[in-house]
Amino acid sequence: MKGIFTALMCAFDEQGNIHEKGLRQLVRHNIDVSKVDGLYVNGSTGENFLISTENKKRIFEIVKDEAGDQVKLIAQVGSLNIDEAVELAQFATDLGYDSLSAVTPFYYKFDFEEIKDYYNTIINSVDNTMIIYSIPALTGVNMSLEQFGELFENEKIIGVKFTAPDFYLLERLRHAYPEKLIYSGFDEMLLSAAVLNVDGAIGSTFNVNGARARSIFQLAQEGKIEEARELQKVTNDLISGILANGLYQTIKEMLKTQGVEAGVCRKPMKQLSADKVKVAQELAAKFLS
Ligand code: SI3
Repeated sequence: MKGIFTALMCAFDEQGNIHEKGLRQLVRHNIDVSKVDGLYVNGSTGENFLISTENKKRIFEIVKDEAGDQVKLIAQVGSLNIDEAVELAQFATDLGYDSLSAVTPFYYKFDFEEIKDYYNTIINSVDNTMIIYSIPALTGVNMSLEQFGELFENEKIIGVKFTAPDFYLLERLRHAYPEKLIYSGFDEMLLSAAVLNVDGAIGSTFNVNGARARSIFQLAQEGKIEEARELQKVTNDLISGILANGLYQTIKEMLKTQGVEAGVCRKPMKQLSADKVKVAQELAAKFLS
């Protein structure tokens, strides 16, 4: 379960339906071209919070069918509707997903007792493991070292996807829980996290930059920091371009230049203007070879 995991995009058509052929191509591109170690399915990058339960299940099915056992698969099942989260956890487990993950419950200001109950309810309902998805900038949920520790008391909670720029907390977590899996969640901070000895990374830009991310991670593990820094610099030039142009839409347009029918993003995400499509194509020409 270690290494570089792509937070998989999903291809949607203009009507917002799953574009199955495009989704299968996305899976193949990540496995065959980028050669990542695993896929994180139905996360933020998969536009999970914009789609129906039935679509979430269908995406889990298509990805497992296409990927088989070639790479590790993590199913993100988190939902404000805990019944849906449990249903998806069961569904993905039955399909053979290697682990589950769930975003911390958001929008309402849940206290820690409620957050703990959410995780234990989901994971104790299935025969699988859980990776906490912590992304405070989007959820508003900040957990302390001690609170992570309380969640980790459940042995089925095996790690955390740490999407935050708090390297002090990251170092403390690594030190306190050497046996838990820690994944870096911000691609632009991959090297800094790798130096702190995280077990892997999960990211959206790996859909187009997976090979570089693998190299950064490997070089850091080998102590070749200068070389890794060079690659992180190129990566961050690319990520700056992507973020300035529209994150998920730009990645999809870049993928199209690689022959992947990545489709469009679901509303309320807007489509790129013709000018921005051109920028995405220029980024692809410059950074993907
Ligand atoms: O759940 C997911 O799709 C992710 O893994 C998200 C991942 O942490 C990304 N965060 C978001 C909000 O998209 C990052 O990969 C992020 O896009 C990237 O670092 C650019 O800022």
